[in-house]
Amino acid sequence: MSKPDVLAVAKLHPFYQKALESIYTVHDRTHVTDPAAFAALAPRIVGVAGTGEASVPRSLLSQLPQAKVVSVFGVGYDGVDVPAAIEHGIPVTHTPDVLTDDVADLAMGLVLSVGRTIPQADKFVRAGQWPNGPIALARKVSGARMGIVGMGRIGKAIAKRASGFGMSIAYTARTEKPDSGYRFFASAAALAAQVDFLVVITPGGAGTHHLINAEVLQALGPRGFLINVARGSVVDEQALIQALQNGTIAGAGLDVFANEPQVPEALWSMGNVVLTPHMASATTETRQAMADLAFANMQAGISGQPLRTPVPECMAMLSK
Ligand code: NAP
Ligand code: 8YV
Repeated sequence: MSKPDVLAVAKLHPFYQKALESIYTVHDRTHVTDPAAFAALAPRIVGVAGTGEASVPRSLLSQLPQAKVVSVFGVGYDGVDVPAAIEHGIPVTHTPDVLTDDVADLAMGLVLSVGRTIPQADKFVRAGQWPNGPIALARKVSGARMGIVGMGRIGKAIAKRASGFGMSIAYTARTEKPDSGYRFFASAAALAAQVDFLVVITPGGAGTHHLINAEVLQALGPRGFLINVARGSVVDEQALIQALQNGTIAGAGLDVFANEPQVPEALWSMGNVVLTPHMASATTETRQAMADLAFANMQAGISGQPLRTPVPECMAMLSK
C-alpha cells in the first residue's frame, strides 16, 4: 500500500524530514517546482509540513481538500494564513516550549557579544593586532538595564537569564504582567528610552510589522544596543541601518532579517554589529525535540488523534 502524501512547503530540517519519510511520501515544494504535477497531487495531500519561516497562503490551502493538519517545525507561524486554514477546517500546530531555552541562550549570547565585543576581539587576535596595542574598551553587561519587547515564553526565559547577570528588567507586550515583578511600559519607544539593551522577541506578522522603527531607535540612543531574535519583519531594517551608520544607537545583534537568507550588505562591514543566520534554536538537542513534536502533531492530525500543540487560534475549532 502506498504511503499517505504530505507536502513540505519549505526545506525541512533532516530530523523532521526523516521522521516524516518513515511513514509518509514527502513531496518537497512540488507546488513551487512543478505546478502541473502539483495540480494532480494536491487532492491527495493529507498534511502540510512547514518551518517557522514558511509561507502557507490561502491560495495553497484552498487546493488541499483532504488536508488534515499544517504542522510547523518552529514556534512562530506568521507565514501561515491561520484564518484561511480554520475556514478550510485545517488545524495548524507549532513547537512551543521545546526551543525556549535555546532562543533565550542565544539572545544572551548576542547581548554579551555586542556589549563585550567578543567577535571583534576574536578577529583582533587572529589578525595579529594584539601586540600593537590594547583592544578598545567594551560595554559592561552585568548590572545594565535590559528591555524586552515581548514577555511571552521566550521573553520570560531571557528575563530570568538577564536577572542572573544582575540586570534590571523592563518590558513591553500587548498586556501587562503584574505578577512578573518586572516594570511594564506601554510602548516600545517608552521602554527603549529607559534601557541599555533592547531585546525583541515577539511573533512576526502584521501585528508587529516595524514595531521597532526610527522613533524607537532614537529613544534607545547612542549608548543603546538592539538585539533581534524575533522576526526580521518586526524591525524597520532600513531605519536600523541608518541608526547604526549615524551613531543613533551603539550597535546591534541580529539573528533574523527582513529578506532571509539575504542580509543587507551595509551590515556586513559594520564593526558594531554581530550577525547570526537565524540559528537561535539550532542545537542538535532542540532541533531533535522540535522534529519529534512536529512529527507527533503531523501523525495525530492525519490519524484524527488529539493534537499535541495546536496554535492558540485553532483551539476553538478543535473543541467543537
Ligand atoms: P509567545 O509566548 O506567544 O510570546 C509572544 C510575546 O509577544 C507575548 O508576550 C505577546 O504579548 C508579545 N506580543 C505580541 N504582539 C505584540 C505587539 N504587537 N506588541 C508587543 N508585544 C507583542 O511566543 P514565544 O514562544 O515567546 O516566541 C516568540 C517569537 O519568537 C516567535 O513567534 C518567533 O517569531 C520568535 N522566534 C524566533 C526564533 C529564532 O530562531 N530566532 C526561534 C523561536 C522563536 P502578550 O503576552 O501580551 O500576548
Ligand atoms: C527555526 C523559528 O529556526 O521557532 C521559530 O519560530 O524561527 C526557529 O526556531 C525555524 O522554525 C526553523 O526553520
